[in-house]
Order: sequence, then C-alpha cells, then structure tokens
Amino acid sequence: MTPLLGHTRTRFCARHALITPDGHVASRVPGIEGARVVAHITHAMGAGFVQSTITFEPAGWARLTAGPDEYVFFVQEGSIEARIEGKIYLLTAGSYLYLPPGLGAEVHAIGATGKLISFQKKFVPLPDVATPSVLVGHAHKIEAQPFLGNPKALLQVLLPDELSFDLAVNIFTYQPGAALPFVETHVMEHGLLMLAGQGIYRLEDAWYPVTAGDVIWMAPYCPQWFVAIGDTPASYLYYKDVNRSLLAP
Ligand code: UGY
Ligand code: MN
Repeated sequence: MTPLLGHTRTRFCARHALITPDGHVASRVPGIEGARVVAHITHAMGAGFVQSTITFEPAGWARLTAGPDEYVFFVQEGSIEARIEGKIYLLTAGSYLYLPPGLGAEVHAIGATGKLISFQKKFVPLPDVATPSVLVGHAHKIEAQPFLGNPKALLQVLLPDELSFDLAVNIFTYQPGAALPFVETHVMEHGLLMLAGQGIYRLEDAWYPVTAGDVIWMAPYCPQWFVAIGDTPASYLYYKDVNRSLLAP
C-alpha cells in the first residue's frame, strides 16, 4: 500500500515516545563503518541510555573502545562475530552479548548482513560488588516464566538476576488477549522494541496500536500497560535499569 504522505504513527512526548519504522533516519557514528545505525533512544530525548539498531553490510564493522559504558547486543537477524580480548564469540539470531565497561570489542556480520539491537549505558559500580564479565546467551535457552502467575504472558530474563548487573534486558511474549495485569508506574526506565505481533500500548494517557518494528521509550514513572491483539502472539524485547540506589549517583 502506498504510504500516506505526511502521516506517521510516531509520537514524541516529554515522558514517552513511540517511534515507528517509517520515520527512521540513519546516523553516521564514529567507530562504525559499513553499517546503518538508527539511534532510537538517546540522551538527546532525556533518556538515561541509548537504544539503537545496527544493520551491517557484508564488509561493515563496529569498533567499540573501552570506556565507562556497558552494552547489551541482541542479534535480531543474521550472524554476528564479536572479538573481545582476543576471544571470538559467534552470535546467531536470538543470541545476545553483554559487554562490561572497560572492555573494547570489534563486531561484524558473517555473511550477507546482520542486525543488532544495542542497549548502551554508563555502568554504575557498587562498592564491594564485582563488575560483571562478558556474557553470551541465547533466548531459546532462557526459560519463559508466567508473569505474575499468567501463563499467557511469559517473561524471559536474559541477564542474570544479580546485584552486579545494573540493567535488565527481557523478552515478554503475550498470547492474543493477554495483558499486563495493571497499569505499571515505576522509577525504572524502559526502551522497547516490538519483535512480533500486535497490541495496544498505553503510555501515560494515550493508547497506541503497535506492531513489529515499533520502538517505545518510557521515562521513569511513565504509566504503562499493554494488551496483545490479533491472531498471533505479540512479543517485545525491553531494557530496564535495576539494582541501584534510588538517590541520583
Ligand atoms: O519489567 C517491567 O517493568 C515490565 N512489566 N514492563 C513492561 O512490560 N512495560
Ligand atoms: Mn514496566
């Protein structure tokens, strides 16, 4: 269908944003070549983290220098190779990698292309708690747990539920008709990518139809609620800051 010129479902508000694929514009990012980088959520909009999509061309690469930031990469499509401290990690669709602060990495696609969802933030250390190490996993190996007892809303927690991690990245999968049991309002911030299916996301006092490819930012205390609709399950990948002092660092 021809897109309706001048129309978009994208909404950008002070405490939340819905960013739909029709409006994506790539950024040139130092240290990344031969890849299309779309910065969905950044400090420029008031967020405490960065969520981007990096789509590699065959000879593309990203070189991340060691610094105070940590990263979680989730492979959405294709195969990706990451080199960290001389070790090679092979990632396929559904795999993810945690890169702790203080380590550099070189990342590229193997084969035609590869698409990474990247969550990046400044790591907040805790006294007497060791910084996490590099971690690689696959979503298929993570058990799906009923969310607050609902077997039609399944949560997969990709990173260890340990104090050393100051961020969580999870996958939520809902059967059509399943919903969050209440409108959540919490101090934690979210960045979200719809992976599959459709639903209605309530953000503050607005209700948005959402579908695969949509990105959502929820600032701290943004009231939020979701119901899956349509004929197939809806799932989303999302970021959350966790496990740290409630006083600003
Ligand atoms: O982890 C969460 O806060 C999750 N229940 N939020 C959400 O899906 N919007
Ligand atoms: Mn939430």
